[in-house]
Amino acid sequence: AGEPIACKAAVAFAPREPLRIVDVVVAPPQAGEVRIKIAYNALCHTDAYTLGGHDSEGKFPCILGHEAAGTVESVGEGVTSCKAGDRVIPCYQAYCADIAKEPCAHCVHPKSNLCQAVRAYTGAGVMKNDGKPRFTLASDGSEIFHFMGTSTFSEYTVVHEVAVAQVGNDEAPLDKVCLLGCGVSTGWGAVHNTARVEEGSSVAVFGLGAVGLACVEAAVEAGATRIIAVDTNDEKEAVAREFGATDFVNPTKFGDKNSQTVIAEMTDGGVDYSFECVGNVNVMRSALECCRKGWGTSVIVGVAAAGTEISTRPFQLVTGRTWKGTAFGGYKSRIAVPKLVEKYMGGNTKLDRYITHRMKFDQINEAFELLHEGKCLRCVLSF
Ligand code: NAD
Ligand code: DAO
Ligand code: ZN
Repeated sequence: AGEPIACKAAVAFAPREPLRIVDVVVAPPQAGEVRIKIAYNALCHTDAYTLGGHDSEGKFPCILGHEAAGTVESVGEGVTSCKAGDRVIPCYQAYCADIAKEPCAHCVHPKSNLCQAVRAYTGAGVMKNDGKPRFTLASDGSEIFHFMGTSTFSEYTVVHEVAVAQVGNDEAPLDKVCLLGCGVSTGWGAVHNTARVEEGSSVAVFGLGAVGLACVEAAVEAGATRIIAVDTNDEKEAVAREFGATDFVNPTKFGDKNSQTVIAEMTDGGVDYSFECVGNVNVMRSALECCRKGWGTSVIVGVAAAGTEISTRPFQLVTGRTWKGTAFGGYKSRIAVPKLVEKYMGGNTKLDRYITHRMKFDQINEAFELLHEGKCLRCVLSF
């Protein structure tokens, strides 16, 4: 299926170093693979996390990027679910049930979206067919690892077929629906799939980046009547209220009280549901312990640094709290993404509002700076 393509990519040569935009060669897709021309990327905190050296699976040099949209350039042998010209969203969380001869146990199970079809390879930064990456440096032919099976910080990328979701609707703007490849879908799904928030519930959301705000948006949609937004940055109050939060609190202003005590006092015993969207193990504890005993459920959404551990007193669980977590909001990616696109096209989401900045792809390091400064929900980069 075609020839190697030489193009630009932002390569992460080492942790904590700025990305370098260099010429790379992208090999043709092999059996079961798809080569995609990426049109738009959004930066997610998880890219920054891996670049920061906090990801135990992070392999360097690599091409990061996992929240993107583009067009299929060519497909490898045996690929049936997409063809050249299709508008697609690469998914770091694959889904194999409708493609694989023997679907994985997770894709056929109603309770999981953690497809295992290519998981071992995406974790190792390579492709399943031959255990190698499809990227090499144009200058010396050395290999560059993939990241999360997507590696969208490249004009062209190669992904497994099981990781390619159709956009579906021809009118859907790729520069907006690229956000559905990760953060916003994750927040929506955390509320609707993982927690299953019901009408009249009380909710606390810790961390008001795109992921936390998507939890707030979905909690409103689910009919939650009390939504307490928690962030250390006061500038997040306005956007949290705009999204539907009824209260905003800043834990740096609690004096000697902790968040769980303050939120329990505000709600006469604790919230029905909480969401940790920061990636900090101390916040995860607060999020669990601010839930009401008897039935409160806390969902871990944030990704904590490699090697860190969570803790609480077992009594917190003995007394009826539930601690759970979510990846991609529990959505079975390839079948859910086109439905999320339709939901957006129906006009009843705040998806556009998450895009606070737009830049050209070669400004990618500036975009990472914005993310660290807390001024940006999502920055969309165009090639
Ligand atoms: P972000 O950096 O834009 O937002 C994080 C927010 O947390 C910021 O507003 C920041 O001010 C706030 N914050 C920092 N420390 C805090 C504290 N101690 N208490 C309260 N608030 C605090 O990040 P994002 O892109 O919204 O991602 C959020 C988290 O979700 C990250 O850890 C990311 O890796 C993770 N994530 C998980 C999934 C998944 O599938 N589980 C998907 C996407 C992102
Ligand atoms: O082990 O099967 C598995 C799933 C591994 C991937 C889990 C991803 C968790 C969240 C990632 C952050 C978002 C980009
Ligand atoms: Zn699967």
